Amino acid sequence: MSELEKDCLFCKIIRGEIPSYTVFENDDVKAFLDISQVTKGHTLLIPKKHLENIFDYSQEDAAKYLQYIPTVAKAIRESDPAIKGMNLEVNNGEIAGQAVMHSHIHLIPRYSEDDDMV
Ligand code: DGP
Repeated sequence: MSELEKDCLFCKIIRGEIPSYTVFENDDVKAFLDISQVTKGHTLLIPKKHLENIFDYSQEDAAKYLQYIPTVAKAIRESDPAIKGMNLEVNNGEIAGQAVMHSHIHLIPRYSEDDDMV
């Protein structure tokens, strides 16, 4: 394991060293609830491979990891009939608001009358 992976917050979540609430997981990706819920069910989807952000992805990485976006989006939506839509957000680089330097996709469920939350 590299020093980067040893210290990375989301690699620690993948290894179970930091607890998280898992929404979906397989050999390639993990989806878990964001600690700061913008709306109820706000989830982060991450590759288990340590990729910093979208600029780190090869075509193969994109095909392998991003294919799970619809799987996770549908699982979240099906968990609550009150969910009417969903925002997907990806911050790439500090200047774009990326705080954790392990690639992640925010899946933010939207509810009726939640306009002031997002
Ligand atoms: P970003 O700004 O796009 O890098 O978002 C990072 C997200 O990571 C932010 O919404 C909060 C979330 N987060 C930070 N630390 C933890 C943690 O320890 N556990 C969980 N579940 N989420 C975390």
